[in-house]
Amino acid sequence: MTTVAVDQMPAYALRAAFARGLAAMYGREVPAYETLVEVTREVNAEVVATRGKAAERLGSVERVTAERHGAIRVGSPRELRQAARVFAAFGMHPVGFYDLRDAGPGAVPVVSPAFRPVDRDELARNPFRVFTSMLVPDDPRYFDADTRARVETFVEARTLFGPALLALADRAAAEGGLPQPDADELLRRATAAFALSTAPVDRQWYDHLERISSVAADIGGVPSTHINHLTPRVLDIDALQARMCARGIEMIDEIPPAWEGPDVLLRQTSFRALAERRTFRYADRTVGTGALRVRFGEVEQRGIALTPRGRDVYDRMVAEVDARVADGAPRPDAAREVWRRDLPRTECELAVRGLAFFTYRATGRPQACPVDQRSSGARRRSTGETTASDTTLGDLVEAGVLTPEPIVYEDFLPRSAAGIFRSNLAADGTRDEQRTGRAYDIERLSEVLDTTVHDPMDLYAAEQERSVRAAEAGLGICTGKEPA
Ligand code: OOG
Ligand code: NI
Repeated sequence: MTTVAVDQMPAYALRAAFARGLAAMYGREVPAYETLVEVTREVNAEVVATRGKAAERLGSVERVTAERHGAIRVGSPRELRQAARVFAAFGMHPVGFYDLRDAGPGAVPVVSPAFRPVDRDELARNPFRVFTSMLVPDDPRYFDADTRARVETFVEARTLFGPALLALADRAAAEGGLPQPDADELLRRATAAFALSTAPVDRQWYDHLERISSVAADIGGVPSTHINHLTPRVLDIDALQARMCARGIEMIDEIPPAWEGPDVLLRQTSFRALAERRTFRYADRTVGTGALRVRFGEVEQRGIALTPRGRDVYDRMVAEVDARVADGAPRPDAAREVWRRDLPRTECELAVRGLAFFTYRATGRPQACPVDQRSSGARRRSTGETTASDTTLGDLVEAGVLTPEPIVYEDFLPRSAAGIFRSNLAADGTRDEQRTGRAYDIERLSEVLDTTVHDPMDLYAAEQERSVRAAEAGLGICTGKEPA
């Protein structure tokens, strides 16, 4: 842990102020965002008023209401490394790898890490995260040699993050914070780096890139980066959706279903990008105003993080829903049916079957865990190694010796991200399927960033493991290895 001087603004305070600063700026730029935040706040207050403490199971209403994620887009490894230095100043580190190039029709030529706090107490103080997409101009499925060279030259010549900002950011990262007035200076410069530029956009160049991909145009066709969206967290996304629709705002309908069991992973929805005035420079060198639709609103509800095994179940459920929808079933009904069939109805069952991540706490007095026989039998069969002398985590949960507390999913979903991108594309763009794209994975992205990109699964597993060891030490026992 870094020791922080008294007059120092620590990383978490800088992060909270950064999120607030971006929200204030984005709200001025995109007034519809203010409406979304207002409706989100109303829904959250109502949910807490009607459901009481249970509504705050996955986060206090204060944390949930303050919670945001942002999305930005950059054009090269150099720009991604610089973005990483800016985020590091705010205690935000690269977590997760998302390849949006392979996400079906309308796939976009970007690969993305997210930047977020990693430690539980840092997340609790302020969980601000930014989904950061990097254009891949060396993917021949999207870009011919000429376009690639032009994009690379264009991106190389611009400066998204100036030297003064990077120097302050590096200092804040090294010292775990900054004193005033440097803290304010960092916040001012960092926020300004994500403002929508008023510099004219070369219309011909923009249009050329847009024929390949609107996202490529939004990254490689303009002189700076900007906040693409800021997403508030809501406690009841269905109520939010209904209310936005009542205001005449159309949302995408792909969100995972509302159902009576525990919320898992992430449910997101977005509304279509609004036309914003932008300045263009035309081929005849005249300058004029026009409009672009690239920035939109998004809202999300967060659920419990799934283990790799739980994620398999989830991915299979999503595939089955798609198949049923292809056969003509309405999505919400198909999804609810599959969810009811395959997903346990209680947190305890998720825990006992090793499908989701929890922290475990030794209970003073054993309490019954509502697990039905069906799932507990399934667990025994699936482990195949349970003997009378083995006490598993699941046994202790079923016996009420350990109480599971859900670990909230702090990350993103490639499918959902692809849907978000797609819902806001003017057109699908073009892609040459005969060619092969450049391979990217979490290791390669770590090399690009010259620092580890954390695997979210490892972070959740480590948190669970720490809590189990602490509970065991308290109880003076040792559990058998639980399947995960
Ligand atoms: C990012 C899209 C992904 C999410 O929440 O999954 C995303 C973008 O549009 O730049 O924000
Ligand atoms: Ni988003």
